[in-house]
Amino acid sequence: MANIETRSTCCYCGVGCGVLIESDGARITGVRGDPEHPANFGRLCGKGLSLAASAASDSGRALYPEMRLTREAARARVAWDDALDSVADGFARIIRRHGPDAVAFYVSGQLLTEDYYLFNKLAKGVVGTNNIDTNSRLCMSSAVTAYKQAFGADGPPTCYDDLEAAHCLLFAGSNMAYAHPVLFRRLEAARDARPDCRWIVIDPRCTDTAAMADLHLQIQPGTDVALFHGMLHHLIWEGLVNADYVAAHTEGFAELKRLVRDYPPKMAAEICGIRESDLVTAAEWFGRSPASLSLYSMGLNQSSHGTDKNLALINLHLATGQLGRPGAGPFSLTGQPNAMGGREVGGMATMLAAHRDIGNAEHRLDVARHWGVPVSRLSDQAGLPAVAMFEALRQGRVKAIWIACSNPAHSLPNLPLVREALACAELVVVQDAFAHTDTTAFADILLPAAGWGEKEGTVTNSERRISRVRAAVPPPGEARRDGWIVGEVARRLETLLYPGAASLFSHTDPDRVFDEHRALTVGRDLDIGGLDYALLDRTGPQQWPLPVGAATGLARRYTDGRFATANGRARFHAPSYLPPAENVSAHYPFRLLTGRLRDQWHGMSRTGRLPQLFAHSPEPALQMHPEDAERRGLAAGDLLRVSSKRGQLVLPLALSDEVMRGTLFAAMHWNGQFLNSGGVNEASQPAVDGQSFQPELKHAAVKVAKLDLPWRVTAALCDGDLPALQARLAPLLAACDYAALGLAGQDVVVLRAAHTQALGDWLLRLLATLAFETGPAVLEYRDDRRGMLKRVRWQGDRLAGFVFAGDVAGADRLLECLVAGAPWQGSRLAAFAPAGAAAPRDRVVCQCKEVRESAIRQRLADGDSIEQLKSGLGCGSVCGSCLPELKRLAAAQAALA
Ligand SMILES: Nc1nc2c(c(=O)[nH]1)N[C@H]1C(S)=C(S)[C@@H](COP(=O)(O)OP(=O)(O)OC[C@H]3O[C@@H](n4cnc5c(=O)[nH]c(N)nc54)[C@H](O)[C@@H]3O)O[C@H]1N2
Ligand SMILES: Nc1nc2c(c(=O)[nH]1)N[C@H]1C(S)=C(S)[C@@H](COP(=O)(O)OP(=O)(O)OC[C@H]3O[C@@H](n4cnc5c(=O)[nH]c(N)nc54)[C@H](O)[C@@H]3O)O[C@H]1N2
Ligand code: SF4
Ligand SMILES: [Mo]
Repeated sequence: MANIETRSTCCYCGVGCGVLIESDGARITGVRGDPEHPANFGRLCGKGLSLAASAASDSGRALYPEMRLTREAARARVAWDDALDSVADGFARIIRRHGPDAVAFYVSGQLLTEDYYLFNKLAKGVVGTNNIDTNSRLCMSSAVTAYKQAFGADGPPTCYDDLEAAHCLLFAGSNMAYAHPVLFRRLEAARDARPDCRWIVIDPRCTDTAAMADLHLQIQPGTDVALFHGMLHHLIWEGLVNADYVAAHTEGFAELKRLVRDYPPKMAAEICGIRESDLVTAAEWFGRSPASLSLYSMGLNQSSHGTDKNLALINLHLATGQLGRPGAGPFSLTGQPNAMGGREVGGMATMLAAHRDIGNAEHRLDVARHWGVPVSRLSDQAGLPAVAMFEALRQGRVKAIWIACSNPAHSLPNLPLVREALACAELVVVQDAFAHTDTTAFADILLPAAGWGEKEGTVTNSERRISRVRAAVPPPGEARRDGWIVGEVARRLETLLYPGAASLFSHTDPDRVFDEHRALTVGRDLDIGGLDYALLDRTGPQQWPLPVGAATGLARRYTDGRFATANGRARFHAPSYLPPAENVSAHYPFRLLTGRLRDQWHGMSRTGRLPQLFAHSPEPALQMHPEDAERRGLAAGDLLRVSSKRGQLVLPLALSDEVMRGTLFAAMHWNGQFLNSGGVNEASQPAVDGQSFQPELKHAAVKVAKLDLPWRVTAALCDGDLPALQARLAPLLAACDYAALGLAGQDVVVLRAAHTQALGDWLLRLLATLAFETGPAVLEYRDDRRGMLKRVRWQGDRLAGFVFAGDVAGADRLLECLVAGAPWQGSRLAAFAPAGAAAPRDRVVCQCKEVRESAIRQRLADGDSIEQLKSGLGCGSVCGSCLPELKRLAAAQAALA
């Protein structure tokens, strides 16, 4: 069949890049950036560019509905009808017996708007519970509460064009270079065009984003409120407040002024652990700039005072009148592709559709009328937000949960409790595109969902822009689109709960669901009454609001200084600075920061299939400042137990001056499919912000202890089908004191494990799983006295894999040979003790062109510029995600010279 190109949107981050999917109708064969999409104008980052590769294989996909027939049994394949009936029966039984609040829905900012809308309608309109929350609670909810409190409505006032128009950029708790790469490319270009533009980065770590700043405020974790108040104190003192703006468009300034009197820059700087002069410089730049734009993300939101942090930052904008103009405003960067869409349809436990409030009787009536249900069906009580929802499940107050498009057994804080909750629930339904995640392991019923490229709908990106998502190929196996699944269960549940009544789910076609959704927005701040699929198809992605009669959406909100509050004035807030929920102490002396890697996405069900996305950060690691390590007698590579009051995990130590003393950093991605634990959330903090209920995922207090694990295993295997192996290896990983699974080179699966003593049976199971039985292709060397076993597999004259157990000396050298893939030279016996030491770790900095750090350093030492690196080595010339790192390496070289 001829190649077809389908216009769609990237399914990863909130930048919302447009893509053109190439397919032959059955398979996705390529993906490129859509030159016409206003978010990216053709650019994609490494994750976006890898979309075709990650969609290339169905291995590991959830292909058929599965069900446990008894509590103890393993799940078995069932027909769709049986699975759907069972979900409906199970939910109806529990609702009848214990009421609607005994069931819960946990959904996702990665669902399409239409599917999100349907889930919300099912929970609130059919079941009659507000127990529907989402992973956005872990992500955006502090930004939502702050926007509503300050401006009277949710959503950013800004747009992407402001990136180019700003003269001063304040990045607060955002590592945009990794997390929003294509927008970061736009910022880099804008800075080249306007060299006097200033960048201030507020982050306890020296990230790639921070390394490019004109001013990096490396604050103590959690101290942002003190910093912003200190800056405002200076602005007031120096007469940099825009008194006219404050008088005309705001309220509450007097009270705030009284509060920030207590935050003189010197004191604020002390709390933050930075120089007073740096705080003052930041305030000066921000206050005096013709246009200041702040970009913020999880460093502010994921905090027990996340709303306060957002509000204190918004105060700076209101006080200086830095908003409502090109290049100025507080811009919350959304993480997931449809974090915004979820907020629009009210798909959370604390809101109703189209920015309506649960506690508002009129709002409930609007929604009930629209859906055609008695208003009494809509609960007037807020539902359970994420962390509380799983606590209620553990306590048995909630008995059934339906999880869709999220992996809470990896991404929620305090995993030991989450697992306990899922294990004791009466009914766990999981709807995922992949069969093996830390959460699907708990599913009584697994519903296979169509994934990206396989379904239709819309998503809204960080700048309120709605884009179409289109299907290029059919879903594999019996997977079905999320909205179809919701509709099927909803109709069954309606029949059981309200026999004879008309269905609210007579259609689930995306375009009709979109029409239903947009009708609910009419007259609201996010009015998209004038937007439908036809307009999107004709004119391309559009921003909201776009009321009936408007030709295009609105780029900037509040340009006239009128806000969405009752009296039209924006509100200042005066929160006091409070430290993180958990103090560091002699017992738990470190703060564990968590966050993202450049090339991985969350629980890695998609990005963790591709070797090229491992190259930049091949293995899990705990980053510690070299001085902290030295004082404790720790060396790089040591296996450390990291524990908090809640739980523990084991990670190899990496020395890094990107973290400051007293803080540690670990990526949030690794989980039970790749590690012997659930990852960082074994230890993280479930304390939540009192207003947004967002947990403090970034600031747990922890201690570390070095483990002595003499029994080591390294196994590597060419042509490994990682997703298929993972399903079988996960229990083996869990049985070791440390284990990590990853990909290297083109196709090499790598497993490293460590334990206090030899695990004989375990090893036999591993050899069987990896098909390493001895035979003509597999040579063995063993020394039982020394507890050593080595097997090497051959394919023709090439190495095809190996397992070294007991003593792993030489394993890294052999892995290099395996990855290189060259014909083996000399005696095969030499493979058991390969000659030469392994080269020191040499990371791939540029994933697109596979350029390693050593090659870049060499060229820089020879005097190459960034431009010469690009033309000579090719690095930084394709997606550009490595450019910040190239600049950083160049700066380090310049400092050396
Ligand atoms: N590559 C990649 N990109 C992604 C994602 C992904 O998984 N991978 N996920 C997407 C999603 S859902 C999200 S929400 C975004 C997140 O995007 P970001 O929020 O930019 O990413 P994080 O790494 O979680 O955290 C940002 C920074 O906050 C800093 N930080 C920690 N504590 C504090 C503090 O107290 N104050 C301040 N000022 N900073 C602090 C951390 O050191 C970190 O560098 O990324 C999106 N983009
Ligand atoms: N410690 C710590 N924890 C964190 C964070 C942190 O910074 N630190 N960040 C938090 C943040 S901001 C976020 S957003 C969360 C993210 O956490 P999760 O929501 O758990 O993230 P994902 O791994 O992306 O989960 C998405 C799931 O949906 C599946 N899926 C993919 N496509 C589809 C589809 O089309 N339909 C269905 N039904 N399923 C699909 C995927 O296989 C995957 O299992 O993690 C949070 N947890
Ligand atoms: S920046 Fe990268 S991950 Fe984010 S939407 Fe664009 S291509 Fe996708
Ligand atoms: Mo997120």
